[in-house]
Amino acid sequence: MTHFAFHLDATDTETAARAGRWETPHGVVDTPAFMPVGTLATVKGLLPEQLKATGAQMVLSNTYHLALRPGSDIVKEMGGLHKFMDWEGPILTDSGGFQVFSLAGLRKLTDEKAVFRSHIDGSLLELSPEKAVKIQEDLGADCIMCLDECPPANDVPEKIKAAVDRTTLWAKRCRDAQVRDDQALFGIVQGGISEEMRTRSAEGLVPLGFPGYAVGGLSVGEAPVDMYRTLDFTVPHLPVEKPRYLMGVGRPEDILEAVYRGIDLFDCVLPTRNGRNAMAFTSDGPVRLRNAVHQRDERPLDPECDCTACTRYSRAYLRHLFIAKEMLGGILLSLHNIAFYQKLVRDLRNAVNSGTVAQFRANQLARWQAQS
Ligand code: PRF
Ligand code: ZN
Repeated sequence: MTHFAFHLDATDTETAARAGRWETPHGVVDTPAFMPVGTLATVKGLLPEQLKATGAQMVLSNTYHLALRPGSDIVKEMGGLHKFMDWEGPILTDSGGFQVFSLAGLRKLTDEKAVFRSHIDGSLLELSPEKAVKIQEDLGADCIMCLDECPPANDVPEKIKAAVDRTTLWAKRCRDAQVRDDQALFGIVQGGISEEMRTRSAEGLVPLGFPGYAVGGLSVGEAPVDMYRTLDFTVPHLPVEKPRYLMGVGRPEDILEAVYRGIDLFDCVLPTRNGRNAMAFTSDGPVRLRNAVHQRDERPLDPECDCTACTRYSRAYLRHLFIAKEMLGGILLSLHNIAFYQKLVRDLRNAVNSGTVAQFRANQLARWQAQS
């Protein structure tokens, strides 16, 4: 197994926050880190060099989407995901389980596999733990994820328990199916918002010795306080010396709260999706650029941001692009929002290293809330 060294540079004394460096075959990731989402082997609208300029070191892509289109066999033939999308840095692929539950028409779920209908052409497909690993080996990301079952937040306790046990069973099969030794395979903790179930899940997965652990099944409709409480009792069950990844989370305040509780790695569609919808994250809270108040606003979107959108354009121009349905609007706001998330994790790393996380969190929350 290629060594994926994870060095902790600092661990906060007041909170569970840590700052570190994670070494992957395609380069180092400074943690806490935020991965922009490139579902279909592209972070929508951005060239790799633009993405890199925001400070992003690692991107996420999706097994489910790439397996359907263009097909993992084609990506493999084209030299793998890094070459195919011309992103030289680290890549993580999600296993497809979550996407099958949320996007595809799930037909049948057994311990053996998930059978579902493609959201593209309605064809019948299946995903087993072995197949999820094989597809991710063909794609060739640096970090790959076990196939898991992510039940809805309001599911009954028996269903949550069954999903935990199936996720543990599948994690073992994923581990045994792994052939390549240069990809870090992460286990995914499930268990809804129950302390008993999260403990059960972590205790089933940690002995399997994965090189890192993800917390799945959060930000699926539960209240933010429930998510934070779940992190409070889940993270302590994960090995200190391995990276911890909170899947599909979240808003800037969620990232702050999760770093505070010991999470190292994040991904979320919010910066890019909201960017395409004219919503910008700024140092003073969210800004909706379609709003008429920006019509004659000469000011930059965020004076504290050094991205292209903020250094070269006015709010009035950015608003104009959206009103006129010009594609540059979505591109510039995606760029800005990713730069905003990268600044957030960079500030968090600095705060951990200087022992000021609790203070940083309080200041940021007060500032974001003042406006919104
Ligand atoms: N499992 C997987 N991917 C995910 C999730 C999960 O639970 C989530 C939940 N927030 C996002 N992406 N495999
Ligand atoms: Zn900006």
